[in-house]
Amino acid sequence: MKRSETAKIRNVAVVAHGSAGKTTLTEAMLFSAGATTRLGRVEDGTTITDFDDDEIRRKISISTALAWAEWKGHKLNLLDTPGYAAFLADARNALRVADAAIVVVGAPDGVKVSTEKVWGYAAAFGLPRVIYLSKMDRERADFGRALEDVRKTLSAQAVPLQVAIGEEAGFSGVVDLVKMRALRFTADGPGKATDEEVPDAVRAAAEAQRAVLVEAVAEADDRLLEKYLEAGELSEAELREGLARSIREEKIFPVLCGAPARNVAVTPLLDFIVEYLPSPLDRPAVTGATGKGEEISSREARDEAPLAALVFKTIADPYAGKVTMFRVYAGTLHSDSTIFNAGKDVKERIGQLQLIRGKQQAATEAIGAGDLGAVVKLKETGTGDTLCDEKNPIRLPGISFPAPVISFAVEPKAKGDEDKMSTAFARLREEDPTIQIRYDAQTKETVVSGMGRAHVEIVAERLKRKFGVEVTLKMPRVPYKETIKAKVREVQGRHKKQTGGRGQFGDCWIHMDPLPRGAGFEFVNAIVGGVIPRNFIPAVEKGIVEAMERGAVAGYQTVDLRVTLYDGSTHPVDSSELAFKLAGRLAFRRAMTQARPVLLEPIMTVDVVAPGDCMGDIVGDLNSKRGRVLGIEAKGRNQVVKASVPLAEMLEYDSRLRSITGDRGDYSMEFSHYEEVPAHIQEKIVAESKPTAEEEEE
Ligand SMILES: Nc1nc2c(ncn2[C@@H]2O[C@H](COP(=O)(O)OP(=O)(O)OP(=O)(O)O)[C@@H](O)[C@H]2O)c(=O)[nH]1
Ligand SMILES: [Mg+2]
Repeated sequence: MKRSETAKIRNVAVVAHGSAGKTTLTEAMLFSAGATTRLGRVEDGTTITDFDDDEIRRKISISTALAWAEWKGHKLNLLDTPGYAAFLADARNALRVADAAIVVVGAPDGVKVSTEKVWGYAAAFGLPRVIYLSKMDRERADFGRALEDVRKTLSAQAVPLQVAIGEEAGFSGVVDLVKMRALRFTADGPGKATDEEVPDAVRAAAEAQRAVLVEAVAEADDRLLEKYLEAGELSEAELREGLARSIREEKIFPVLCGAPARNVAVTPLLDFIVEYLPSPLDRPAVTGATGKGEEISSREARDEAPLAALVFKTIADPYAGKVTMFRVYAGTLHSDSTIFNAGKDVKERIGQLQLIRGKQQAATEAIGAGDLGAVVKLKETGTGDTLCDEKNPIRLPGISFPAPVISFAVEPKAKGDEDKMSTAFARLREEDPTIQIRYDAQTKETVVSGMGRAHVEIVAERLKRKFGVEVTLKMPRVPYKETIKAKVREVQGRHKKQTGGRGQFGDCWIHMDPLPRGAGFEFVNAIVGGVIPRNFIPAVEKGIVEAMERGAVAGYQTVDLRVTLYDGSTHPVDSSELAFKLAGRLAFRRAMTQARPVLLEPIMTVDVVAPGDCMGDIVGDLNSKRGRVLGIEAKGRNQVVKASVPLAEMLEYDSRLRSITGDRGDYSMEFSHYEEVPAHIQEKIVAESKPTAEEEEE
């Protein structure tokens, strides 16, 4: 395939809530444009963009897929993104490299929490947005009602470019409000429209909506407004030109509709993309740091400019190798060349470049400014990195990922697979950095965190399928800590052993004081007159720090206290570091028996977003989880509750929230602080915490 001219490229991300019809729409566009010979179905696992085994099995999109097509002399790069909350980070990354977004709204369902979320992402990137009302053939699909919903929740500047002809099963096409022509389609046909007079049944509606459109375009531009007020009309050319401009400037968000599953009213969207959505040349030049310092330079979308390409996705394939997907913002990337990764300060060998259509790859010699493509087997480069020319280095702003919300303890089923598991995780993290994996020294568990239960379960399946490691997931232990409530004065720790040969002698006296939450540990050396030699004092501290690792209540780490070492004694021959360490430990343990130790638990700050009608149930549920509601505020049609809740109560919140809201809610949480566990709950935890290690000898 020859290199595409930048002005004729359209990079479009298809975004929406889960199951809105993104993949089906993408499939219908690819089919109508002749990029595939049959219209695949998500149900049958036959679409171009849901090609992954997990996607086929679950009949949902999990990961963004790129697919290119040609339409009327233009190259379209379509990014079909996932819509379920746990996978939205990938949708965000797709928007990052797109020049416009198609926001799909299921006409029967309307706008959902995730729709508002992806709308917000696209707005943050300054992207022109089109709303496509899908599933128009379904029962309860109502163009007018869905439009109202969009205007109320997404933007009052949402303006229809079409009205529907026929409804539900009788939906057969649309009126194009710019040309005032009726476009009709045969269901399950090739997507070609017959161009007809506007039928009487929808004429009045079409004229009314056209007036709305013309007025919106006129209002978005002073020059056009003057003309409109004088003449009462705009010419078709003025309307088109004004519309294109106000779409690019995010002043108007046009609304189209169709039934992609039947391939009805999909080609008008293709025509729309080509005529009205921006090419890479219409977008602002990208900027990035050129050296190690702060110097910033910008790059325009020209084939001859120095190279600047951003990696937006990595796929870990244990057989084919790593696939790196990128957007060339400036310059041209050639097969069999060497490029520079400025962020990592390494050169990379570029082999055969590929154009991507789902899982199909087509070799290409060069990928020019504005275009999207892929290359396999890069060694060092990861998602978010910039590829550039060594003589003209640049680092575009990277890609950030949200913090995970749910954690599981993970273990290989087969003993001895630990190394294999951690290698596999490292590979999976390359393609999905929203997975986090860490060893919790406190609970002695390997903890995997992700964006939701389904996400972590899919990760576990991938470990098995792609890397042959079977793992078990279970609720992680809560990393409780312990602290003290009472001051303790004058406690002695004395270690003395005289068993033939050289003896051991260490002796210290301490005070202990509680400290505020988060203060950690403080050690005060108040020894005067050398009663303990200076070189043995760190040994006392070390003994205490080690003893703090396993607290007196349930064996958790002890924190937030001060130990003051104020007296002691020494023996000229028998004293040693070890002896003073043991003395320190002894003093600490004795002091703990008088210090009224208690358990502390991690408290999370939780944000829950859901429609207003769920708020009562959500707040009630949080209260029953020992949560404290900090505030509730409106956000579009939704409300956000901020609460602080113990982590122990949040371990399974993912499924809980789904059942309360019927999957219309969403939440995020982060660690806030530690708090004392209420006494009756502490009793339970203590009873459950069996001693994990055998008592250390003294
Ligand atoms: N009747 C009808 N069903 C549709 C239409 N578009 C999509 N569907 C159905 O809606 C369901 C979800 O469609 P998908 O295309 O997978 O939706 P999606 O937005 O890609 O879903 P995720 O990527 O998983 O978020 C599937 O069962 C589709 O067959 C349509 O135009 N008409
Ligand atoms: Mg999909």
